[in-house]
Amino acid sequence: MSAPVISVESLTGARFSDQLLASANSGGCASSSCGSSTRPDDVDPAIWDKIKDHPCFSEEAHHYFARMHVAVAPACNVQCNYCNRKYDCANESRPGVVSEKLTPDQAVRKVIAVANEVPQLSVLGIAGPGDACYDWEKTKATFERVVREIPDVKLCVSTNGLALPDHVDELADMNVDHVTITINMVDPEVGAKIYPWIFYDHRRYVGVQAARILHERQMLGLEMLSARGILTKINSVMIPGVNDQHLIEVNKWVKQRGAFLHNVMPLISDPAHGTYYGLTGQRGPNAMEMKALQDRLEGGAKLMRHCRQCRADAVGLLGEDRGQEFTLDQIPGELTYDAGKREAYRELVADERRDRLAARSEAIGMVKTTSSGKSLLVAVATKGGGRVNEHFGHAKEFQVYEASPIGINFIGHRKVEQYCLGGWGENATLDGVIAALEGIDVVLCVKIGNCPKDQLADAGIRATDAYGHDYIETAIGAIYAAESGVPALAAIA
Ligand code: CLF
Ligand code: SF4
Repeated sequence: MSAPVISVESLTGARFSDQLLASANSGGCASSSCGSSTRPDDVDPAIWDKIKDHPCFSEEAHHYFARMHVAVAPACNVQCNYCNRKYDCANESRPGVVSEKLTPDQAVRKVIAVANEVPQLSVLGIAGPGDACYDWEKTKATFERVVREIPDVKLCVSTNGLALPDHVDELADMNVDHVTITINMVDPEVGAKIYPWIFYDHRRYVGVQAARILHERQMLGLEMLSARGILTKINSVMIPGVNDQHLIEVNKWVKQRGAFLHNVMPLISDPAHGTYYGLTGQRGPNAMEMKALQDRLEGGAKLMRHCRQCRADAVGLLGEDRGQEFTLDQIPGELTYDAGKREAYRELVADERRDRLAARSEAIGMVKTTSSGKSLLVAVATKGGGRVNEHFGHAKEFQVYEASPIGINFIGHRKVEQYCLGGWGENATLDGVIAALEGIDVVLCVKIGNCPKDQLADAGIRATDAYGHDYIETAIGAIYAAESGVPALAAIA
């Protein structure tokens, strides 16, 4: 299927801003397809309504919509062995520099500034840098004020679960319909290896007793959310040798209690972060170990595989972080919310999504009907919009898809260091990129030079820029069909 080339860059760049303004000023819908749905056939309409613009709860939406976190909740009631309080919460963030902590009023200013400038913004999350439910007054005050200013932004909370049952009713009252609980164990003996202590009901608990209380509160919180129809995602940190096999049990427990998604994330462990695991040499899993566990979990609670382990002050599409553009010193003291850019973006993106979904199902149908039983791992350089639209040398991550007789599925991403630095690249950086692409069969990008292409080939990885600006699934379907003996051009005609 041929399709108009609309990348996220073009949707948000200068050329597109004219279209946005024209559309916003026309007062009418620019879309030619008002009223028709982009909902996939296998998703319940009520669920689709909740997830269709949430970049974390819908893999499809993450190509188009952005989240932002405001770091209003620094206090925490749990100690995790993968966390150092000097850094962001590792539940929902990559340990890094300390966040700019915000008061609720500062947070509201920041949300308005981002909403005025980032048309993809759809979700406001509070993910620390401590625990959003333990530091509840600040979380609640922030949500209440943001909703008054920007009523159509979705509210999202991430928590370790210990204080969650105390606030489920208030979350429901505030229409928070997306909650994440980090659950790393359902066996307190395993939990004691992850949590040295918790602070609960005015006292500190340690060891197995601490883990048992945490486990009971997490299960209670999950059941309460499910009973109220609030969508719950479970984040689990995969810690090799500690809970990796145990996460199969965790997946069963949370599925039974109504979890909507299970997101298994790799432990990030580095001595420089000063965490217990970092300092004691506990390693994280590699990409293939992650994939192997996720593959074993298929058939249980539905998996999220597109998490980017973002910071507690992240801003932008998943995989990008524009937080540094919106530090407090860059935000005016007085701000008025302007809905124009966000509304115009939504209208235009609706057409693009519909077109992509049609192309996607055509490509998946073709892959399913080819006689080949093989599986192909494809790494895609993309800036968003569901298209092959990034240069190999500019990529900071590759999205990984698996094409197989069951279809084309997003299975994860590989972070890399940007190889091209304006016309030249370090060999050592390229070596790192190639190492990160271990197990990949084909790389798709909009442009690649002969040097990296040859070195990828030496490592057994084919790279092509022949599908630049195509939809990702269309390109993968064509390659899969061609490799299965169906002529590529016939396949994509
Ligand atoms: Fe933020 Fe989390 Fe809400 Fe998303 S993040 S509070 S559900 S809006 Fe998303 Fe980031 Fe992964 Fe979290 S990619 S770490 S899953
Ligand atoms: Fe750190 Fe978050 Fe664990 Fe608290 S819940 S110790 S902030 S990772």
